[in-house]
Amino acid sequence: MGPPLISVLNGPNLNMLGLRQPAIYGRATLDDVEQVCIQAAERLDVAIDFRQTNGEGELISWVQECRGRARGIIINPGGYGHTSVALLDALLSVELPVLEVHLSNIHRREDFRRHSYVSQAAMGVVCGLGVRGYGLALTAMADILMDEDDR
Ligand code: DHK
Repeated sequence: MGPPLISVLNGPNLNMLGLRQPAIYGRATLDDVEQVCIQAAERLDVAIDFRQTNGEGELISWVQECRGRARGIIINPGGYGHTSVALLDALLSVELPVLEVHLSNIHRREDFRRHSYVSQAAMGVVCGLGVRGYGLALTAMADILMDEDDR
């Protein structure tokens, strides 16, 4: 058995990181986020599949593909977190641990950002800690998977 695979999925507009509202999302690019994840994965001895899409349907298909393939999902759903029942349904259907990440603190922004459908499927949420939130989520997921293996 190789290292467990964790799928790290990113939704719409996250390809614009670094250019997009840097005061809110920071100066790091999506490539920088991927590097943080690669380094955390090496340290934690897990494998990652890091992806981004602007498409709601594509994001849902990627979640579905995780069934039987990945051991856990870390997802920054972008704006779809606030709007997509379909994404929630996909996350509920795969029966995998899910951690939700937001770079910004969604609770100190507009009211509509305070609700996330995705949270209904998530074991935990990291928000407001910028890129380091991804590293924290990977650390937590590696721990969750070790607990599962001990059972
Ligand atoms: C990213 C987005 O694109 C927004 O739509 C969310 C989230 C917040 C983030 O902080 O990473 O509201």
